[in-house]
Amino acid sequence: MRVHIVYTGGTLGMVEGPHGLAPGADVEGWLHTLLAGTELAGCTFFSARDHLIDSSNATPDDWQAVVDELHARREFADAFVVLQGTDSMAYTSSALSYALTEFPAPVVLTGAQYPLGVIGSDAATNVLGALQAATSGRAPGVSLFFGDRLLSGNRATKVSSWSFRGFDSPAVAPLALTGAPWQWGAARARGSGWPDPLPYRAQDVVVLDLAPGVGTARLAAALRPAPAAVVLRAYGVGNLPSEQPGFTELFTTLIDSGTPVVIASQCLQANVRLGHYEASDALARAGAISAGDMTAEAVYAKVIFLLSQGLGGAELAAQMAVDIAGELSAG
Ligand code: ASN
Repeated sequence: MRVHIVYTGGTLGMVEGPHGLAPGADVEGWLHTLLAGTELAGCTFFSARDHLIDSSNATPDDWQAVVDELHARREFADAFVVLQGTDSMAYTSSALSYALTEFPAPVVLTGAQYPLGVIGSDAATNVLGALQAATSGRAPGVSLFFGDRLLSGNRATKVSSWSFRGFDSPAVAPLALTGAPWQWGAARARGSGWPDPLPYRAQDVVVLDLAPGVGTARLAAALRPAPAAVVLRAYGVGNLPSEQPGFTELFTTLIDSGTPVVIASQCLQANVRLGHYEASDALARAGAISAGDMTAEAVYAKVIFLLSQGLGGAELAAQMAVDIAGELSAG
């Protein structure tokens, strides 16, 4: 099987420098040694050489660069592994899932908590697990391998900055658990798909986290000038400080003037139900959009994806409720 590995940066390939960890290890040479003598010894390798980044520096342009590299190689490989930093990996895996619904080969993202040269590093385990998933014939679409689990790419979220089980998928079961043999769960939901998507472009999306006592004037300041869309991370099932003076008016005015407002939850595991409590009723009636059970990463990447497709207002709102790539459960 022909496998292509795309390396974009992250702790996996970092070395200690004068200002902390930064990319610098010979990842290609390390992979060569790791895979020597195996059936994957002939893997091809691409490194974003002059742009290896800590994934906290990633932008939608970086998501698109991975999409472009995968398309450039689609004829020449049967499976793909993307190596990137863990910090924003779930944003990338969500973004890839929307852009690659028609892509013919599996794509598995992975990274590491420790650099490859460190004793006790999880780099080799994760890369080998990702390769095993990608070549299994059982993991179509975009997924994320980490520690001992294969997760749906657009259901995964980073839950630990140190655990070798750094990711979870709170709304759905893992796709597979490693072992001898691997234990496979139900196949992922595929969604309605998105043929021929336009490329990701930078978008002016504001993500606001509510906290008790953050005043309306402060929120209003963050929303001037009006962004292309807002993701409002609320409490529980999408509850909002509706009794806070000016709060409901602030967001109602924004929605009325055409800015989509998506209500997500701060809970790791949540299903947003606008109007279930009186506290979210006014914004529900004003046309706020529910994030359902999508992860924070899947919501943000989806808003950027839809804006990049040229959608806004009611069209964008309608598509947020559509399961494009398995990121959202029905109801
Ligand atoms: N800061 C690193 C990154 O996301 C974290 C990691 O890869 N473990 O690039």
